Amino acid sequence: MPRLCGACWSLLLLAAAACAVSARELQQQQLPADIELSNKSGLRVFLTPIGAAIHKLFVPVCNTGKSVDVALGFDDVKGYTLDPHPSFGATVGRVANRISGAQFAVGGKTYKLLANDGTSSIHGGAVRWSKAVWRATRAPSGRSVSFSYTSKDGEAGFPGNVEVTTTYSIPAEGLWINISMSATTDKATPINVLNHNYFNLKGSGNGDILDHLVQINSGYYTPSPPGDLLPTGQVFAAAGTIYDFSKPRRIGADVAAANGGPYRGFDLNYVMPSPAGSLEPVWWKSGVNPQTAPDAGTRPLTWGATVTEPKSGLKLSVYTSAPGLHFYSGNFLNDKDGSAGAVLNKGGIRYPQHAGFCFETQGFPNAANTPTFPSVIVRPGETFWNRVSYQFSC
Ligand SMILES: *[C@@H]1O[C@H](CO)[C@@H](O)[C@H](O)[C@H]1NC(C)=O
Ligand SMILES: CC(=O)N[C@H]1CO[C@H](CO)[C@@H](O)[C@@H]1O
Repeated sequence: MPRLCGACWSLLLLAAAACAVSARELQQQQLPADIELSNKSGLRVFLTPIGAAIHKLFVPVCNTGKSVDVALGFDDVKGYTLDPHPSFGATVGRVANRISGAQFAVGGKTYKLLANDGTSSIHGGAVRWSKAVWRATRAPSGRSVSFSYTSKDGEAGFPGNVEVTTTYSIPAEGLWINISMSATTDKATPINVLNHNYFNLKGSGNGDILDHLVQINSGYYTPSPPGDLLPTGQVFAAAGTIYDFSKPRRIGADVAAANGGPYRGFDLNYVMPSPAGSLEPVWWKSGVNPQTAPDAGTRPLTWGATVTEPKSGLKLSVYTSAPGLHFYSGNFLNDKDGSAGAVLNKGGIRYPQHAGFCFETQGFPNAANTPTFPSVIVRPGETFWNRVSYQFSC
């Protein structure tokens, strides 16, 4: 054994002292710290490399001088490492939403996944990107951070090595946060990466969102049979139904009737207008993947939805480059997966049902098995893009 110098011995002793902390404390210590983005308008965003997720999102509330965290989640980032949790704030992939029968075919080959939602696979199946620790790079401007992750060929049963990057950026002045997700692959594979933030414009833990008003820039949705969340493959007009949000309407108005059966609330995909501005969903029927189209990384975003909290007047508008917009009214947040067992939600509480809402900008649910939907297959040489802008105003 080589002789150790004095300094080396002290280092060794320090290392031994560090090892004396309990395994539990060590686990806490190894979790990465949040990265904060803030600006002079009072926007403060805390991002965790676990799942490249929004951890906290403070917004000054209209004329009250109060700053409120409008994102749902856990105070303790350990909560983000647990399974299941409802993908709070996270970048979800490789294929967000459902894949029927937990299998799909591409290039004449069938790939089998883990069925983790009845007989379907959901949000990546056996490997959830929302639980992985992503590599973080902060831009010199201090107003942007990129997270990247490598999904190996065969991960969770999917073909191809996929390189994915999620970049969050905020302006020097103003209340918006832009998220740009991009991915490439070396084998043809379905990809549907999205941000899964839950919002409550009264602030996390401040009751439910049933009084919030929602307006959606779409007259069309992809229906599912009653009591099921797998789309039939059709596109229905929303006019005159409980799914018509062409004018601002309280979420609570028809929440109990929505989706039927055990699903207790809104959980459905709206068809975004074509870039030509038509509300008819014609553009998206062309069989191409709108998220790998040559202009997918650059074309102007489309207004997707605006949500208003009626007491303060705080509004969130969602702009998107994706063909679909999933409206979810937090129907399962009071279930066992809402607070990930022992780790409580923010503020040391367990969220009630409908504690938050999501607008997930996405490829259509089960598109991998639905020929009438726009394709979600990404091929070598192509780049997948999903860009979203969350903008706050009064
Ligand atoms: C955010 O996205 C909006 C809408 O596309 C755009 O106008 C704005 O310049 C973007 N801001 C940043 C900081 O990227
Ligand atoms: C709290 C705060 O003012 N944070 C930042 C807001 O944005 C400006 C301009 O980029 C930064 O200089 C501040 O540090």
